[in-house]
Amino acid sequence: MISKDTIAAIATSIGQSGVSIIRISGEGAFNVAERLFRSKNKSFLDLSKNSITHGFIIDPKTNKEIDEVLISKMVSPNTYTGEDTVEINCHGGIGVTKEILNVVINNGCRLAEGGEFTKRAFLNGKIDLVQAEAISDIITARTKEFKQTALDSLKGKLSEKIGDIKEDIINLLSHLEVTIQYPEYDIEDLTDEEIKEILVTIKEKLKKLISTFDKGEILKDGVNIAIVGKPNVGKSQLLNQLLGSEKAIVTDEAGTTRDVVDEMINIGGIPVKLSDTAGIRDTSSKVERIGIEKSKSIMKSAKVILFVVDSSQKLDKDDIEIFENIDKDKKIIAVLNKTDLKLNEETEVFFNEIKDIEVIKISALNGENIEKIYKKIYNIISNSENNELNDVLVSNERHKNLLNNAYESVENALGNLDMGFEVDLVSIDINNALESLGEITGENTSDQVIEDIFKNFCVGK
Ligand SMILES: Nc1nc2c(ncn2[C@@H]2O[C@H](COP(=O)(O)OP(=O)(O)OP(=O)(O)O)[C@@H](O)[C@H]2O)c(=O)[nH]1
Ligand SMILES: [Mg+2]
Repeated sequence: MISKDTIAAIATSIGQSGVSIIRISGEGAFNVAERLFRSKNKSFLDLSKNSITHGFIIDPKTNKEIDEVLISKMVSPNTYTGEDTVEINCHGGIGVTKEILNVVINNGCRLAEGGEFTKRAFLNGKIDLVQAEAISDIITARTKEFKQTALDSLKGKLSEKIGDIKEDIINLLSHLEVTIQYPEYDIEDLTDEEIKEILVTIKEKLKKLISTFDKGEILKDGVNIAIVGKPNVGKSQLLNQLLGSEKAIVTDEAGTTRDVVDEMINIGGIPVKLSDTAGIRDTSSKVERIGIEKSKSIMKSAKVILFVVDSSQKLDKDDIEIFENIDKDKKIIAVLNKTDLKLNEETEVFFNEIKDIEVIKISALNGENIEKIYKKIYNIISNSENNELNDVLVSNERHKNLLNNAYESVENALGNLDMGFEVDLVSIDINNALESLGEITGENTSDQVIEDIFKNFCVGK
């Protein structure tokens, strides 16, 4: 699967910037650079290993200078891809960058596909598949907390945890296999109880890793939070307070917000999408009705609902109906707004009597208690008993599914042992668990899966 041809791409994003980088990798990379690079004293091939040199890129057809550059020469195998690599730092303009890429392509290489540099790093054994995926996560991370998790994976922390479980399985399997194949050798048999004990330990380790997924997924993909309620209760005012800017229109006219107003914020490192919605009520306005339908669908897709009421008013049937229509699996924060006015006691009592919901009294008008909403949101979404945000986290669905497969195989092995099946049959399940773990790190991942993973990377990475 390793292709030997030489590839090139622009590694920086296309636009105006201080510098752009064009990266070339493969057996022919140095020859390409030799044709295009001119410096005062030396030709490219004479430059020392792992150096950066000032000079010019020229078009060999016309001998005209294209740009003044710094060129790096990095020698295999100590490079990102493991191959000979050249990086050209040119001025960061769209025209100049594309012109250099063109002469590079016309002088002995082809345009790289998305993720092809990283794919080569993987195929050349510089990194495993988990680390390759971590590189993509670092690039797409929206918060520094998730970036840190991804960096830990790149440094091999997740691979190490998986490797540790693999080692337990391999030790067990090699013991079992010797016993199965060479019963005449005097190798002490593990009793069924001992095998079980080892399998239970492996199962626990897998479970612990799998349990980090909820938090890992939230840190990576974020959480959707919908602000819902009747018209005029102060939803848009609340959104503006949470954002610290006048994003949504606020008026004393019921039915002000017609379309969903979305905005991203970062709460304790978790990317949160806040959606202010149209107040829900019966209305004859066509536009408002469409907005209300959108409110209902946002309410369905959100993980957390900020249910806003006007706490100076007695709740009416519209409030109650909206509240009752919130799906039971949602986390609800009841926001009793307008506390700067006189509190209606019946409204307060109504919420105090409901179990499993958080209640916060605020004034969106003067900002009172807004910080309590951030805290409550953070507590709700980061709530998980046994792992901290800085633990090794599984955040990739592919990894979670394969860990689940491994877990099920170990459970099957335990079940078969309990039913008194022979060890050679039990070892089939144990082998399956090992296979699943190998698929995570890439030792036995199918070509198609590998293709799919790298195809989602940007060109130039
Ligand atoms: N006294 C008081 N007035 C508030 C408070 N929050 C909002 N308001 C007022 O209530 C009115 C409605 O506020 P909005 O934020 O537009 O209400 P909404 O829930 O978004 O309404 P729709 O978009 O129509 O669904 C405005 O006049 C706000 O100034 C508050 O905490 N105290
Ligand atoms: Mg509004």
